[in-house]
Parts: sequence; C-alpha cells; structure tokens
Amino acid sequence: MITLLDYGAGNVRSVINAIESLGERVKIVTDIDDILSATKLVFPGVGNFGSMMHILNQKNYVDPLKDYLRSGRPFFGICLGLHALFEYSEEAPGRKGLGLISGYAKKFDIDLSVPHIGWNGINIKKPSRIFNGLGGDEKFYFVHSFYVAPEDDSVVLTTTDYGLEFVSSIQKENITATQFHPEKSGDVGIKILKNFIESVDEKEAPVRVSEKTRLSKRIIACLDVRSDDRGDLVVTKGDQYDVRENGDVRNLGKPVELARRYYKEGADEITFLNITGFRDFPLEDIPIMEVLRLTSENVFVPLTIGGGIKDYTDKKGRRYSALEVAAAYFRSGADKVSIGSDAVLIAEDYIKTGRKTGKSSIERISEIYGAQAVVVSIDPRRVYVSSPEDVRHRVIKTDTKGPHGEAYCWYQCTIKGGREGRDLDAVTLAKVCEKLGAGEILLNCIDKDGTNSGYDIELINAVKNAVTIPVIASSGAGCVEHFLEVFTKTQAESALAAGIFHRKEVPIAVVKDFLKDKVETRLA
Ligand code: 1PR
Repeated sequence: MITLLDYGAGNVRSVINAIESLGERVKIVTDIDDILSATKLVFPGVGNFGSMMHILNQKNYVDPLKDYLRSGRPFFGICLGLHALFEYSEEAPGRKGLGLISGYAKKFDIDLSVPHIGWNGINIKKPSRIFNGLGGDEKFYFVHSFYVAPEDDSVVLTTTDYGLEFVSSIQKENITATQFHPEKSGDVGIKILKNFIESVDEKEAPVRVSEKTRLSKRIIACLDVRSDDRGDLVVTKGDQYDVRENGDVRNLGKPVELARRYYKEGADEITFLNITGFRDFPLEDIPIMEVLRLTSENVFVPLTIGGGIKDYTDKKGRRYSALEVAAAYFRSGADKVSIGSDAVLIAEDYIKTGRKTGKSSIERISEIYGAQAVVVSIDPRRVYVSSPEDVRHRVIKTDTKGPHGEAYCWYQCTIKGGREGRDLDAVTLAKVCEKLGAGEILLNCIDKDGTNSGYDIELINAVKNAVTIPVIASSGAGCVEHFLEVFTKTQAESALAAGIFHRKEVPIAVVKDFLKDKVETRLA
C-alpha cells in the first residue's frame, strides 16, 4: 500500500494512476494519522510553493510530515514535493518549507524560456535503486520555473542542463525526490516508480552517463473534441476551423482511443480542445471529464485540456468561477488547462485599464496551480494592410503577399472558435497573457489550420520573439519537413499537429525518425 499526500491542488490523479498501473493500491491522506502510519509515502506537489505550504500548515500536516521523513521510512517527492523538503523557495518569500534539507528553491535566471517545460535528460551522480534497469540516457518530463539548490552536494542524485546545470533529483537516506515527473514520463517514469515501490536493495549506476543533457523539442498531438449531431463525443477536425463536411460534423475517431494510440506512437504530450466549450458549460459536460479520466488511466504523458475555461452562471443563476472549471479538469486528469476566448477578453480589459485585477482566470489559476499549468490558446487570422501605419496593431512585413499585393499584415485575435474577430493582435495578446501569469502559448493560425501547407513561420517568429515563455507552434503541418522547418526557422519549443495524425498520413514515430540527428527529440 502506498500512501499519497494530496493537499488538494493540481493533478494527483496521474500519480495514482501510475502507481495503480503497477498493481499497487493507493491510500490518500485524509488526516494526520494517515501520514504517521504510512509505510511508503509519495508526495506529488503541484502548483505554487506558497499555497502548498499554506495548505500543509492549515491541515496541521507539517509536523507529522517531518516526523515521517525522520522515521527512516521511504519517501518519494515529486516537483513541489521536492521543493517542500527545503528551507524556503523564492516562489513565496517569507513562507517556510519543511527544512529537512539545507538550501532553497531558486528561480531560473537564464536566457531561455521559463518555465522549463519538456523532456530533458539526467546526469546521474551516484548509484541508486531507483535507476535499476535504466540505461542512463532516458529523458523525463519537466515542468517548473524553480529548482533546488542544496547546501550539501552529497544529497545530489542527478543534475540536468537547461541554461545552467541544476539539481534534478536528490537522495538522502530514505528520502528520494525528483524535479521531473515520473508519472508523466512514459515507460521510463513508471520504471522509476516501480523501483521505488519494490523493496530491492542493490543500487545501480546506469551504464550510460550523459555529459550534458538537452531539452527535446516536443511533438504534440491535438484532438479537437465536440459532440456530433447525434450527441456522441467525437474527435473532429476543421479546415480553417470549419469542422462540417456535407453538413455533418467530421468524425475522425473516439477521443480516448486516439489519445492512447498517440501515446503508444510516441507523442510527447496530448491536447484536447473542447471546441464548443465556449458555449457549453464544462462542469455539466460529463463526457469530456470522462475522456480525461479514462485517458489519464494509462496515458503517462502530459494532458492539456482547453475549452470553456471562464466564469459562468448556470441556468439556476449559480455562479461558477473559471478556477472551479479548471479545478474540475485537473481533478479529472489534466495537467494543464488552455484558455482561449477568455484570454482575449482579459487582455482587452487589461489594455483598457492598464492594471491587473488579480481576479482573471489566468491570474487565479496561475496563482493556485502555477504558471506552468496555464496555457493560452490563440486563434489568430491574418489581416493584410498596405502599410504599417494603416492600423495601430503589431504589423509585420510578409513574404506571402495579400490578395491585392499587400506586403504587410497583422494577426487578428478571435474568440468563440474563430467566429468573432477582435480589435487585438496576437503578439500583444501573448505579451499581456505572459504578464498576467500564463506559462505557455498555444499558437494556432486559422488561415493555416487543416491546409497541410506548413506552419505560419512569420506569425510564430513574431510571437516567440515577443515573449519569454514557451510557444507551441500549431496549424498547417502536412509532412515531416514542416516540423523540421518550424524547429529550424523559429525558436518554438514544440510543434502541434492534428489532421495528419488523425488521417494516419504521417505517424508521430515517422516525424521523430525524420527529425533524429537534425533536432533534439525524445525517441519513445
Ligand atoms: O475559447 O477557451 O472555449 O477554447 C476553445 C478552444 O477550442 C480554443 O483553444 C480554440 O483554439 C479551439 N477551437 C474552437 N473552435 C475550433 C474549430 O476548429 N472550429 N479548434 C477550435 C482549434 C486548432 C488546432 C488544430 C491545429 C492543428 N483547432 O487545435 O488542432 O490547427 O491542425 P492541423 O494540424 O490539422 O492543421 P475557449
């Protein structure tokens, strides 16, 4: 029996699923006695250090947790579950950690996108039984803006390189904790959890030791999901956002089945977009929650869900916050939520007033679950102009001339799945959302969606150069060369595609095989 400390934030469902997939039972901590009587404790911290320590204090878990850690019984911490062991974190000045390990968690101050999101390697510093059966050159899934700096080097188990060499896991006697997420790292992550669960004594140092680790570019499979005219939830796909063919909603498969297929084929992440979420109420949408729940049972890579994340009043007049909608998605198995229409309205408001309210969906979800859990999905459309002075938006000079030979364009933000254009450009939206606490940008392009003609490189460069958070390039992938083009002509951290994967034109493994030796990728 594994005892799991869930203090109520973020996606612990995937940790439970990962442990249960190994045939082990999980008991969730509901009171102090559960901590004190545990024989093996897993602490998957998610979100923000300040809110985590606040909740642990409020529930009176701090002292029992310290007693457990000092008792010599096995402990496995993940992400914030690692940070919690230290004295404090720069993420929440003034808030004390458990202080079992001297040192603190520091914010990345580097010339690369932060958060550090994606698959990176580990440089193993000492033998440990958690590596038994691993080769040493595997990649694991990271998502964080802070890293731990222990005072005593002897606790360092692995390091990872990202702008600098940081500590990516520690081991001190009975305590093991990783910055990366084993529960989101496919088979190799499950292996690490298995090694923790099984009581074997021999410690192994894997045969291969990577000198310097490298972050992979991610390949993301996207599933646009909605009900068809019979009311069944299907994966659909639009051409420039029009998902109907001969009047019917295009049906390209079942969401859970397709997600499982993409996981097996080596997708680094899976995104579900509940494309009619803007007009439905996600908390009443049992099927989409069920899709997440079932997918997370055996798909051990990060899952993002978008659609309908906004404040909402139901038919009876009860008000729900975007935070409640996001919380329901997280509880069902999502690791990140993606905000589309609401982000545009929030940015417009911010531009008008020039100040943060602290109440928007982006700010609230970021504050509680961490910036890395908040993706902003942008649905822009090209608008051509003859001269940069024609509009007050961010205009770029384009190589793809307009219908009247225009040499300039701007990218107009839309809401409600492209149905309504707004007086805001994509570059400005991305910058404002970053300021408000978004951790990643999912950059679609209506003109390119479903065209198989390649990504909009000009758009991606314009947005990527304006922000410091990671950007997911989306829309237009038609062949393997398009992935190479987006990774060599832009600094985008990941490339998302839908149609070519659904129609089996180019399987994910073929994309990765083509990129091998050209671009750093994770080979599943
Ligand atoms: O506005 O917060 O409720 O979120 C709604 C979400 O649903 C947004 O993220 C929006 O992008 C998405 N969405 C709404 N309507 C559509 C539609 O297609 N009618 N899909 C839609 C957006 C774009 C991509 C697509 C890529 C790659 N789909 O997700 O997967 O363009 O396609 P390709 O590789 O086939 O070219 P809210």
